[in-house]
Amino acid sequence: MAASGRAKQDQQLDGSKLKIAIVHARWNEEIIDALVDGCVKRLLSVGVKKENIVIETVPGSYELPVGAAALASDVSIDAVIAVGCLIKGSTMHFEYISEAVSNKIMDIQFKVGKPIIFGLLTCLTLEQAKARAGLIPGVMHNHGVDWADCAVEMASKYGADF
Ligand code: DLZ
Repeated sequence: MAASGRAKQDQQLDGSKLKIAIVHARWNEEIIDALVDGCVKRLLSVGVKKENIVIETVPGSYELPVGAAALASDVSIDAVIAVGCLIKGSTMHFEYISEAVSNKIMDIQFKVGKPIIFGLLTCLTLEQAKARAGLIPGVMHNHGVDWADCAVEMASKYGADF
């Protein structure tokens, strides 16, 4: 077993019959672009068809729950990945937004009965965010890859209406 992070998949991922939506915030563009790119490449590599990957944007991470709920209400969509990047500043916005968004995303998935993947980086520094977006070679991997795997696994195992 790895010392930390995600252990191996317990089954082969097959996204060939799934439709996955990504909703991403537009703040911290360099980080978001890398995360979404990692996510899309992984979805394609586990069999999700290009035409079955839907990408929408919202202004900032605070808007992610509304965007995710709207996409999840589309019956053809099997799972939603909500991608954002909050970087702590000198005020309390980070604490309010990160807590509100994580709680709301958890709520929405039980309301709609579909997996909503928590792709929100909550970082203390820009460097932490870059590392988690795979932008600092050799430091950490792109977390968008994990979120893609998570969406395909959860949609395959539990589908809609759990
Ligand atoms: C206002 C704000 C700030 C200060 N920082 C971020 C951030 O680091 N990441 C992010 O995704 N969004 C940020 N926002 C914008 C809020 O999420 C939201 O869009 C606005 O407060 C409007 O509701």
